[in-house]
Amino acid sequence: MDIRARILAKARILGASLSGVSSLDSLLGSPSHQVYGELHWTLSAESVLVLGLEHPENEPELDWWDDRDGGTPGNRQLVNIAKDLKQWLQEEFGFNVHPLPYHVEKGGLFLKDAAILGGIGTLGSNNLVITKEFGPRVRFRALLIDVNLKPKAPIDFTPCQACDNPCRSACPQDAFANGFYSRISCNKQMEADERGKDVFKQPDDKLPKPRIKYCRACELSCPVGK
Ligand code: B12
Repeated sequence: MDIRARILAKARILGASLSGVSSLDSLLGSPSHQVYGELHWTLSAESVLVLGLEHPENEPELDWWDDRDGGTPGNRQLVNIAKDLKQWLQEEFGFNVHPLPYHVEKGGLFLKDAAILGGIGTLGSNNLVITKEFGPRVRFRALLIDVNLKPKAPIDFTPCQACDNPCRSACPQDAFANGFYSRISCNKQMEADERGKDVFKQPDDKLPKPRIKYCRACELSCPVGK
């Protein structure tokens, strides 16, 4: 097994549902990074390892935002997988590995572009990465690695072409009314979700915490991977 295959297999063992590899150079030239201009990197690296964690409809709590580190239970799982993988990569190969933060303004990358270039999925009509395995119901996290791992090729997968796009009609803000995704309309829903914070107790809570259940209409209505 080559090194990349061993790493992707280890990511799976550590709990990632999906994983991929792209080169940092190609990612910095990707559409989102072009739109937002050059990022100011203090890190040097060759490869971007992207981890995906399935967020199935029947485990909605994975996506509920709370006030603890990591934001959501699903993201905390991804943070832990990245931490374990970093340790293994250092011990097994001696690589320098930097797990990246979620937010781009805090030094993160655009994760959808990373997932597409890393061969995990394709951009769907709902503006989300659609995977063969789980549709868009996946969350991502990335690590930078200082060696050139052979990038995976983007996949040839066009599930939205023959679909009548229920994702677009499901949007409560009609964010696709003009035929493309409107961040402004989508964000109105996110703000409404924040105002409607739910406070309730979970079995493992010491105190009730406010949780935000952000809208997922455009991903939960997608038939791919169901
Ligand atoms: C800011 C942000 C938001 C903002 C703005 C979203 C936006 N797209 O502008 C708000 C709060 C509105 C939001 C909403 C949601 N978000 Co959000 N968000 C982010 C964040 C932090 C950055 C995204 C961003 O600004 N992208 C830049 C803009 C320009 O991207 P864009 O509008 O999608 O357009 C670019 C791409 O489509 C790309 N592109 C187009 N074609 C192609 C082709 C190729 C080959 C490539 C490589 C790229 C590419 O180029 C476009 C720019 O020109 C990321 C995490 C991260 N670090 O990346 C999560 C992220 C994108 N969000 C995610 C999710 C799930 C959601 C929500 C469902 C809410 C929720 N419950 O979590 C909604 C869905 C919105 C939607 N349908 O797109 C997931 C997506 C997972 C997936 N399967 O794709 C991410 C990756 C976070 C995660 N935890 O994994 N989000």
